[in-house]
Amino acid sequence: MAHSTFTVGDYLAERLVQIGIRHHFVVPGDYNLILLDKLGGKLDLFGKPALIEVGCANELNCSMAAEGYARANGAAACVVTYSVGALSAFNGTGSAYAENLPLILISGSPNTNDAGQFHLLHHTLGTSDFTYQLEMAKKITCCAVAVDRASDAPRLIDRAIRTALLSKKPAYIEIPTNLAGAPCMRPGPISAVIDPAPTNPAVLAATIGEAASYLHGKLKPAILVGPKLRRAGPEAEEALLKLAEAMGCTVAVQPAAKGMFPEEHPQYTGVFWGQVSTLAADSIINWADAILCVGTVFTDYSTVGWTAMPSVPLMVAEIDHVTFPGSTFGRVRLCDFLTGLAKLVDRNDATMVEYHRLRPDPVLIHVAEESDALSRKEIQRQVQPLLAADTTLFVETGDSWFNGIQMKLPKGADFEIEMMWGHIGWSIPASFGYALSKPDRRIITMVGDGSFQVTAQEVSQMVRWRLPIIMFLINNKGYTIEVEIHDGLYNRIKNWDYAALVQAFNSTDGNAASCRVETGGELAKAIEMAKEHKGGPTLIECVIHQDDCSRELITWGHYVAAANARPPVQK
Ligand code: DPX
Ligand code: MG
Repeated sequence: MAHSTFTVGDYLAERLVQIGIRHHFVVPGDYNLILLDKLGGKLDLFGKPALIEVGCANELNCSMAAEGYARANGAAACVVTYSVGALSAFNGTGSAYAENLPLILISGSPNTNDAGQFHLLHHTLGTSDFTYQLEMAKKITCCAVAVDRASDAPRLIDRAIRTALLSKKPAYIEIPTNLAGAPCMRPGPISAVIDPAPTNPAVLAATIGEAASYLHGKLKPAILVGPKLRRAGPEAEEALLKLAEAMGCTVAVQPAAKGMFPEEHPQYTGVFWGQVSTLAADSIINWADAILCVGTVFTDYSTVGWTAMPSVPLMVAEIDHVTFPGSTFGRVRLCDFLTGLAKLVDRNDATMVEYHRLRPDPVLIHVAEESDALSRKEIQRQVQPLLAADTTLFVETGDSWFNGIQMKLPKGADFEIEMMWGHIGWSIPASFGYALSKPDRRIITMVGDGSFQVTAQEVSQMVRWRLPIIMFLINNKGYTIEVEIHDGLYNRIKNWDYAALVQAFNSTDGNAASCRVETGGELAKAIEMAKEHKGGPTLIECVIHQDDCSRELITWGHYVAAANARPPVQK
């Protein structure tokens, strides 16, 4: 390519490819069309598209698909048009912020001449101010830039991408319609963008020393793992395993960190969230006198309405800093800290010894008769054997959270949940985006009827891309989680014929399978069918009684409702 033909769009495409992005999620609009030509036109060494364009049904789904792709791939790009597109895509961007994922939101924008000429433009608020989208984006990203001349593009694009990758948060890049094809300088080496900020050796030594003082004299240490561990990379997960084995203590995980410590490991003691903990994780965490928190996030949900905040002073190791009672240390990468600490800690298995006495006996699982009306427990029992080393289980906000959290993950199986942002409908586009990045994994999505109605269109992309995602749609005819928090008529929804809807997505060229099951026997047959089905997704609509929900959901709902209802504190 001659020097003069290299453009702003080419620059962005090159950087996206260099950071490992292979698919970009898009909805076209006249402000981004030239940019889409540039991104889609970038070829690899074999003349194939280096960035595969993935069209979505709407921008909400597009941003959520990119969010799911970032979970699998480490980074993602979502490309939308001005305002009508971007404001919808802000939702998935907010999710990426809350869930610590580097999603690059890219929006086309008006021609650079229009602002100065006080023109009124389509897709805007009908004023001549075109800065509002950038200002809004600043609130929900770690770095928001608007390119207003081509010569600034390299610096601004690199800044946004680097900040996103370093802080594991979304970034925003706005490119005017008349600049996407404007000539631009070529980029230098990608290391300028992706080189991590290294740990400061002096700080590392001091942090490890402080951790040793924190543990000194403590008799009952335990480890609690939170969802930010995964965002620190696979090497951090590996380092945590080594530290846990060096310490010999119990390891519990927060609900959003399920799967981040191997569940078959002898030191695994379940999911800690107070009254609704699994495997009695709460008994041991509440007994511990020192808790090494790794990537933890304490929210009203994960602490069950603030009833399960650990009461001992905590040591909290984050992606790039560590906090102790009374001190904090920056510029320490989690992996370096965990590896350094593992070399120094003394073994103390007191919590393991106690846990052996506390560990609940395996529950007796009731097998329903084939003709019995389908129940939540029977669905759980039948889905469990589907989970294998190559499975990733997506669980949607709703009772699916609780059902999924109680499942046992075999070695290698992964778990995805969006507990901080908690947007109903996330699991459909997110599992679609994830599947594009990891086609070799078997993806199982558990989703409620209310959630499915929010983003159902994206099943049509699973059909289009022939992805064999298996969806268990739990039809309890309404917003049951909300019923347990606070009931009203607003929690009832219009029933759909979900299986028929999926057939409509097939049209003449799709190969999705779908069915509706109302008994245990029907579910067993449907699962056999889903296992064999290739060349498209399978949706199994599982009809259960409206009041059939987990004991954990009801308990958790009571506490969250109480937290929501706290009267204002008089100032
Ligand atoms: C809402 C929630 O059917 O699941 O198991 O029946 O609860 P369950 P469904 O998918 O219903 C979900 C529903 C309405 N939450 O119970 S969790 C409030 C809410 C949200 N996200 C958005 N809007 C509203 N979480 C985008
Ligand atoms: Mg429901």
